[in-house]
Amino acid sequence: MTTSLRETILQLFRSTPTGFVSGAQISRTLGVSRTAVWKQIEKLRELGYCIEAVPSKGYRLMQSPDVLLAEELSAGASGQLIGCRIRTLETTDSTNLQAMALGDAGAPEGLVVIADRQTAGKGRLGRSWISPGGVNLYLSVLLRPPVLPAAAPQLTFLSALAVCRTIEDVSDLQPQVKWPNDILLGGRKVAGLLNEMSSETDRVNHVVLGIGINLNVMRAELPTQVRYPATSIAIETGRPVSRLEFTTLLLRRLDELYAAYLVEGGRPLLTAWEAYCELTGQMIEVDCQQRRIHGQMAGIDDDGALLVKTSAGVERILAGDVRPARR
Ligand code: BT5
Repeated sequence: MTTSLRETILQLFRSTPTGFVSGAQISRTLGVSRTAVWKQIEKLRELGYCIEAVPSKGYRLMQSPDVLLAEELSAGASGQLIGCRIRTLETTDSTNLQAMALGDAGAPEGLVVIADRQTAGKGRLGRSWISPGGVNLYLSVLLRPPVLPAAAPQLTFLSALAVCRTIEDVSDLQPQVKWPNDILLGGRKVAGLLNEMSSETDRVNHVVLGIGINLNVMRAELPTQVRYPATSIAIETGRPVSRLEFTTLLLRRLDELYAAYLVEGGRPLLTAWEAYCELTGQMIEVDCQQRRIHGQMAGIDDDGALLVKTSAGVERILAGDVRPARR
């Protein structure tokens, strides 16, 4: 309820040519008292909105903060499905946990859960994703794709492509991908993807695409105990990224790629992903199921499994951690 009041106030500011909106006008439009309006204005100020009050003219929005409010994101959303419903949280354990629970409870496809900070951000295999507040993006998308469970891993490639294209939208950087779920800048990990699924033998109930991206975190705050060196977009470009702009563009990219996926299937995603993969053809090491495999990266198959050419033939790997081979 409070969110929708704030949303309406922000919409009024955006749609008024003079920029001034009187307290009486807001109170009439919202059907609430002047005191309730004042409280909402104060709440917006607390969130970082700079709102001036001019006697006999009203309120005017001077500057919006870079906060991830559902109302701001919805205003920028243009998609058919992903981003039409957004739930933003200040602090949560993990957006994936929240989105999976909402999926179990029957929430609609396309719902997006975003948190400013995570206290138990998840990586693969019980690992954690370091998620400081106010600087990065932690987002989960709930989907109900009409595919067999075995085909659902292809959606990791959809998230990877959406992230790469959004990085290109906001910068001159050249992102690379590393199988199965990493996005790198200059060989350092800038984003990690974690897809989770609820399924029956021959039916997907729902899939959650979890995306964590280091946008503005600076070097001193980056995790040091990491399997792979880490970076952020701001470190690479030397300037801050608008979280609001990045998120809005990412939701558009996810929406357009998912719409295409529903029509064309997963192969175009895999082909587009391979174009961002610099390790194809190179010697790699893969840690999987207590084994280390050495060989040449031969590509990915239609299910998104990794193909490695070894002295014993081509190995098909479904899960593991890839590194360029040590010379
Ligand atoms: C991943 O796992 O890379 C998947 C990360 C997915 C995070 C998102 S955030 C939104 C959504 N909600 C969640 O709870 N999760 C998803 P993996 O490949 O296992 O990599 C995890 C490893 O990356 C850790 O063990 C660390 O070594 C390293 N790491 C942790 N936090 C990092 C960070 N912020 N930046 C770079 N590397 C990090």
